[in-house]
Amino acid sequence: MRSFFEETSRKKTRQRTIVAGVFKKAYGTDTGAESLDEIVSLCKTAGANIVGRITQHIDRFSPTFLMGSGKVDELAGLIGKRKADLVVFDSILSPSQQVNLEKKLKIQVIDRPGLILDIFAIHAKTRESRLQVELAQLQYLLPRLVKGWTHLERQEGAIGTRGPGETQLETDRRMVRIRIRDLTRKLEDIEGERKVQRKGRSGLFNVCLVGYTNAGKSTIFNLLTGENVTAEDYLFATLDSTTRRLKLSGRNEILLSDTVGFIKKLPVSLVASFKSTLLEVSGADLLIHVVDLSDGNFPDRIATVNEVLKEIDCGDIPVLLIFNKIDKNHDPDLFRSLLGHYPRARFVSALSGEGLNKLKRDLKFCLEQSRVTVIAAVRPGDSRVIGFLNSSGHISDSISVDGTLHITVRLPQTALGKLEGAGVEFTILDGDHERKE
Ligand SMILES: Nc1nc2c(ncn2[C@@H]2O[C@H](COP(=O)(O)OP(=O)(O)OP(=O)(O)O)[C@@H](O)[C@H]2O)c(=O)[nH]1
Ligand SMILES: [Mg+2]
Repeated sequence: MRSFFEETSRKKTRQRTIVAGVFKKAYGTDTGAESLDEIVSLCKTAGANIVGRITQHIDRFSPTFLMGSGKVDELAGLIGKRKADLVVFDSILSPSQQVNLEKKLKIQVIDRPGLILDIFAIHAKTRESRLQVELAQLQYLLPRLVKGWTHLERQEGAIGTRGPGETQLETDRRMVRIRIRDLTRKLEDIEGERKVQRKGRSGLFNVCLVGYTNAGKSTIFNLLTGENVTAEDYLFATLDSTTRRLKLSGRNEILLSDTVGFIKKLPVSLVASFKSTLLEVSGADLLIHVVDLSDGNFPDRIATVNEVLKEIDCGDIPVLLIFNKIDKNHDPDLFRSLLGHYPRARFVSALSGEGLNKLKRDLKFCLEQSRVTVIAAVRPGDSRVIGFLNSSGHISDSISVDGTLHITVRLPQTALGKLEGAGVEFTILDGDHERKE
């Protein structure tokens, strides 16, 4: 079966797009504007030309069109006036709502998950992210492969149809299911490889940058590690995770990972499909949650990121909260009030470098906090284990008792698993941790 992700030619003319927001009245009529701004940014990232906006605050969503039928008529009028050829809903539409809207409006309609998937399809560069996006798109498409779906001519390269779109319309559900199984298996293999890689790296303190898309994670990653991963002013610039060693000082070395950003109403299938990428997050000892302070809605963004972290079972990992882009919003009063809410927060600018040294010191502190002192019983000739203790810890004492070396060493808690794996017996000396292996 050919790859769904062979380059589709981008449309020569950008699609004339109307964004539509339908919000519950109960949340107040102020809600929605910010969400709609974000969908506009997403549309622009996908290459759309925004020609109109329409919103409705409603008591109950309509099962037929999501919005009320009167509003659909208004939307149809706007489409005619602005000569639009695409409507993007800032919601999750059911497959039937999507079909009903397309039949009524006679142009293509996509929802927020569909749009995000489309952007992911554009930005997916590595084999892993391509497979992940393809899987997510097929899972999204499967319930939509129903009779009546082919009521619109699909244009090659149009938003919402990149990736598997048009190909899938000719393919039956069985083929899609087979492909989903195939992709799942391939991704499981990649996940296995990643687990092996991570095991090989275990012993080092693992730190992962997380945060809302466009918060500046990759810029911070590049600045700290001297790397050059893509950092751009568009949503979802990063889809793959990158891990590098970061020397904080002397023997204080950690692993730092940059990974995919989060967003509101992230399609669940997408989160699940990105499991192997998100493994870096779930395997972290510490998360650096990067927040864009210049974004007026940052409290909302923080809540969204925390929700996603819970969703991927990472809600219990310690978090270092850092507010980035302070060069754009240097307001000491705001900093003070934020410290009232988040006492351990830090303020940085990845652009000017301000606060980055302090961040490194914080990381060193967290690393030290994570360390435990153990006495390990090692065979004198076991150079592999002795080498490991030397490289990942600080040895303070070593005595030989009955032909066994008893090495007192302070090392990251994460290294204990490796010692266990190597069959080394050890006793933890620090406070509550004391136990005999
Ligand atoms: N003014 C200012 N701009 C910044 C700062 N940090 C990052 N940026 C800009 O913000 C944009 C997004 O930065 P990225 O590092 O790509 O953000 P990201 O969080 O990795 O985004 P995704 O990978 O899309 O999730 C880029 O244009 C950066 O140059 C900062 O401290 N100040
Ligand atoms: Mg990035």
